[in-house]
Amino acid sequence: MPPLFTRSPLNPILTTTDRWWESRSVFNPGVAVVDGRVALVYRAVGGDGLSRFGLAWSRDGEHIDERSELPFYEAALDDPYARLGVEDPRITPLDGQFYLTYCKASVDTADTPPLYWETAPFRVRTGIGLTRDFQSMVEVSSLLPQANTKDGLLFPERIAGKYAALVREFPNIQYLTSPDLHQWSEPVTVLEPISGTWEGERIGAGPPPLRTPWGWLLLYHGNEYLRPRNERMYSMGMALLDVDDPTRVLYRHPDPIFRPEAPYEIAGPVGNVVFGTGLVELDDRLVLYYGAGDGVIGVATADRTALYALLRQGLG
Ligand code: BMA
Repeated sequence: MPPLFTRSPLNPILTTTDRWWESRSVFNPGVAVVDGRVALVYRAVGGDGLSRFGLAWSRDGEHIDERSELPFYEAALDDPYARLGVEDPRITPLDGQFYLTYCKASVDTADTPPLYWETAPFRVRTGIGLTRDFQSMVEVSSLLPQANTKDGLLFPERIAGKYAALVREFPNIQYLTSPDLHQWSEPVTVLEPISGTWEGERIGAGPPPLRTPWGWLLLYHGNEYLRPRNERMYSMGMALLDVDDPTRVLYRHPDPIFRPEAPYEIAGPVGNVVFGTGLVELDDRLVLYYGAGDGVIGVATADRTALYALLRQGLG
C-alpha cells in the first residue's frame, strides 16, 4: 500500500526566526480554516526556554504568507500553572468562534515524585481559550482543573447537547463532557496504550476529531521506547469513534499511519517525533500539520477517498 500521507515538498513549512521568543524551536500547531485562509497557532520556544504561541497564515495551506512579530498568546507571568508556559495548542471551530485547548506547564514542589520517565515532577493542566478573530485569545476555563492532563481537545460539535472533550490523564485517552466548560463529567477511558507496539508507552489525542460518514476520525500519537537505542519515537495512528457515543471505538488501525522518516523529523531538539496537532479538509484532501523533531513544523496530505477506503475496509 502506498503511504497514506505525502509530505509537502516545502517541508518544513515553518522554522525558527531570530525573534527571541521563537528562536529555539517552533512546533505542534493548532490549525483552522478562517475566512478561506489557514491559521496556524504554534508552540514557540524562545531564548528563555519558555513556551508561547506564535501565529502564522497561509493561503494555500503550505506557503506561509504572514507571521506574527510578537507572540499571539503568552501565559500571565503570575499564573502558577504556567511557569514554563503554554504548549501544543489545538483549535476547534464551534458556534462561529474558535476554542483553543492547550497544555499549561509548570513544575510541582520538590517533594512530589515525578512520573517514571519525567526529569522533574511536571504539573500540567489543560487550558481552554477563546478567540473570534485571531487578534487575541482569552483563557475561559480549564478541563478538569485538578488533574494532571495533556493533549486536551474539544469536539467541533456538541454531543448530546454538551461540550465534548478528549484528554490524556496518563496513560490513556479519555472522554468527558460539560454543560458549560466549567463542570466536567467523570472521564471515561476510550483508548489505552498497547504494550510492545508502536503505541506501547503512551498515547494522546492529536487534532480535534473530524466527522466522517461512519464516525469521528481521531488521529492520535503513540510513543514507543526503542530499547537498544534508548530512544523514544512518536508516530501517528488512527481510530474511528461512534458519532453519538465517542467512548465506543468502532475501529483502531493497527499500524501507524505516519512515522518519523524525513531528516527534520529524525533529528531536532527531540529526534524521532511526528506530533500531529492540526487537521483540515482542503478540497478533497485531508491536511495534517505536525511538529517534527520538536523543532520545526511540517505538513502532509492524504487523499480523502484513500483514507476513507482504509476506514471502510477496517470497519469490515
Ligand atoms: C510530549 C509533549 C509535546 C512534544 C512530545 C515529543 O510529551 O511535550 O510537546 O512534542 O512530547 O517530545
